[in-house]
Amino acid sequence: MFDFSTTLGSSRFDNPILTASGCAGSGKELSQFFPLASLGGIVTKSIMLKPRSGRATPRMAETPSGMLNSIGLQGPGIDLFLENDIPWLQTQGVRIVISIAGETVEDYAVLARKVRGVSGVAALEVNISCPNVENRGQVFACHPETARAAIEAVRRNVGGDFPIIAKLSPDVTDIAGIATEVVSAGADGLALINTVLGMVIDTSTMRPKLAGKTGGLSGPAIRPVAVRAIYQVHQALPHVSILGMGGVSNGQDALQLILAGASAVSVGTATFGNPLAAVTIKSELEAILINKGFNSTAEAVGYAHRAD
Ligand code: RRO
Repeated sequence: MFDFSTTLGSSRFDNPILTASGCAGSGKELSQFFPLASLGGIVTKSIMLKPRSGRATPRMAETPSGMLNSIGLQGPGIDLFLENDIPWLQTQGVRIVISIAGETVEDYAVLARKVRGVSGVAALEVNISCPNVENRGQVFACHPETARAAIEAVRRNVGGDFPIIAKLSPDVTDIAGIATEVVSAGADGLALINTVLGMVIDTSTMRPKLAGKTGGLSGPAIRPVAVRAIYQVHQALPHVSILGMGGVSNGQDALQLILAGASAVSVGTATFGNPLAAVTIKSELEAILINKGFNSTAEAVGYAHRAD
């Protein structure tokens, strides 16, 4: 019997396909298309302490094989989120990964304390890499010291055994170095990768297309960047679980991320074009793994690193 299940830190998932944070809200819209419990899990949109309207529009631009977004962390704030979204998700029988984002280290501490008491949460994704903040100095994951401070604050406040997954940015010179830092600060797993900072200029107005000027690039255009980052981090930290994401649109793409070292894969941008993308990718991946002779997902994780 093929074992499709996987683990991220101490959390087990029935299968390795999850949604990507920011691409499916809290899952309500997707639940009109398929039972959420058929996925490995739902990763909710990164939530901040206070309600936030996000950045000015336009916030999205299409690019070849990709999409540029500058949403700017729009959301209801943690209190309303825990009051409305989580109780609904808990009725769906799906594994829940809550994603949090802060403007300061203290924000992360408070967010962690608020999530600590919530039952039935599989893991906490700590987004320290949102590209759409007012200044790049606020991207915690771009500097080892700030990355460490944010994760330490979460670990101190969420308790010793709550699985923490730190979401990192590919826009750094040494992603394995940042990964090592956050793991020693208390992260059990890593989410790789957030979007890549980009810009599109409208040649008719001759100005940036996005009101926020820069945005996060996602979709197939960034898949090789994700595969590279996952490969480098798995090589440096082979025992640390990786939730991989970046331009996965079919089973073969998901397999690439797993072979590079991801234990689970999130589907994001593909869902905008096809709400059933994650479910289809899950079936495709299972068939491919079986066809290649693997007995479990775990056997395939990091396989590309083998010398033989
Ligand atoms: O909300 C956003 O603009 C956003 C976030 Br929090 C993130 O982590 N990555 C991204 O591309 N956009």
